Amino acid sequence: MTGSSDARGATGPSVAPLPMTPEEVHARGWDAVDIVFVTGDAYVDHPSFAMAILGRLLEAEGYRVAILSQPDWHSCAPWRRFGRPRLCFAISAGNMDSMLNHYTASRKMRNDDAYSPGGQIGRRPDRATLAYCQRAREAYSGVPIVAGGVEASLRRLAHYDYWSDKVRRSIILDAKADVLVFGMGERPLLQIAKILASGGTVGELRKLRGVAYRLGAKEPLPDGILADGTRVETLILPSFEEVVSDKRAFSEMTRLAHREITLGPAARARLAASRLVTRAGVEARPVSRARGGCDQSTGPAADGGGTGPGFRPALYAPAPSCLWQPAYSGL
Ligand code: B12
Repeated sequence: MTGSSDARGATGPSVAPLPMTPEEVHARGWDAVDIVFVTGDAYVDHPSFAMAILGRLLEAEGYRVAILSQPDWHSCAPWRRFGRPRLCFAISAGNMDSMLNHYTASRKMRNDDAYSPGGQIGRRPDRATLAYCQRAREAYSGVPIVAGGVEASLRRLAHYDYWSDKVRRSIILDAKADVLVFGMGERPLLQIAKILASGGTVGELRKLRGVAYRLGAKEPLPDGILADGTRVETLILPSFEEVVSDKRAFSEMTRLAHREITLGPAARARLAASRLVTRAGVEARPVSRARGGCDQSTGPAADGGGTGPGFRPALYAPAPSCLWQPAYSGL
C-alpha cells in the first residue's frame, strides 16, 4: 500500500499525484510499476477523469500505478518510460471518442480540445485506442493489454462510424488488446489486477463480467460459466458481414444488444441469455463479446463484489469454422 500522512496529518492513501515520470516512480521507492495507465487526456487528478478515479482506486488497493498521459504515439518509446509493467497496460483514448474529440459534425478539425492543457488540439491520434494498444504491444510483447473507456466501449460491437461513413467491425478485432472492458471500469479493472497479480493468465479474464474479447478462429465457444460461478446463456448476434450488408440485420443487432445491456430486473429474470457473440471476418476471426456492463441503478461496483445483478458477461468470438451459426441471419 502507499498509505502516508498528508500535510494536514491525515492518514490514508498518498495525496501526491500518481507518478508520470520515472523520477516520480523512484521518489515513491518503487523499483517497478504494476500498471501503466495510458490516456489520451491530460492527467487531471479529479474523478471526472478515468485515469484518476481508476488509478486512485488501484492505488488504494496497493497497486503501483503510473500515468502515461498524451504520449507521443509515433514510436513506442514513451510506452517504455516506466519499464515493463508487472501486470498490464490499461489503455483509454480518453474521456471521449478521439474522432469526436478531433472533428466537428461537419468533419472539420476542432479548434480546441477540452481535455488537453491550454485546450491544445492534436495531442492524441485519431482512433487513439488502436494506436495506443499497438504501441504497448510493440514496447513489451507479452504484457497484457486492457482497453477501456468511451471509445472502446461504444465501438465494441459492429458500429456505424460517422467519420468514414461506414459500418466498422468491433474495435477488439483491430486493437492489440487482450480484453476490452466496456462501461464503468472500477469493478472489472480491480478484478483484472487481482487475477494478474495472483499469476492468472489473460485467458482467465474472459470469465469476468463486462469484458469483451476476440475468440480465435479455432477456439470453441466458452462454456458459459463465469468467474463467480454464474451460468449464462449465449445469444448469437448477426455477424459483421450481415450487418454491414443488411440494414435490417444491423437494426436487429442493435436492438438485441441494447435489450441485453439495459435489461431491468423483471426482464432479466425472464430472459436468460447474457453473453453476446458475433462472428466476423472472412479471415475467420470471430468476435465475441459479453453483454452487460454496469447496471446504472446500482452504480459502479467498487465494492469488491462480483455478483451484482447488474453485471453481465460479454464475450465476443467465433469463427466461420466453428459450428455455431448466427441465429438471426434472415431477419
Ligand atoms: C463533463 C463532461 C464534459 C465537460 C468536461 C469538463 C471536465 N472537466 O470534465 C465539457 C463540458 C467540457 C464537455 C465537453 C464536450 N463533451 Co462531454 N461529457 C461530459 C460528461 C457529462 C461526463 C464526463 C465524465 O466526467 N466522465 C467520468 C469519467 C470517469 O468517465 P469515463 O471517462 O467514461 O470513464 C469510465 C469508463 O469509461 C471506464 N474507463 C475509462 N477509461 C478506462 C480505461 C480502462 C483501461 C478501463 C478498464 C476502463 C476505463 O471506467 C471509468 C470509470 O467508470 C460525459 C457523459 C458521461 N456521463 O460520461 C460527456 C461526454 C464525454 N461528452 C461528450 C461530448 C460529445 C462532448 C463535446 C464534443 C460536446 C460538444 N458538441 O461540444 C465537448 C468536447 C469539446 C472539445 N473541444 O473537446 C460525449 C462523448 C461521446 C463519445 N462517443 O465520445 C459524452 C459521452 C456525452 C454523450 N453521451 O454524448 N463534456
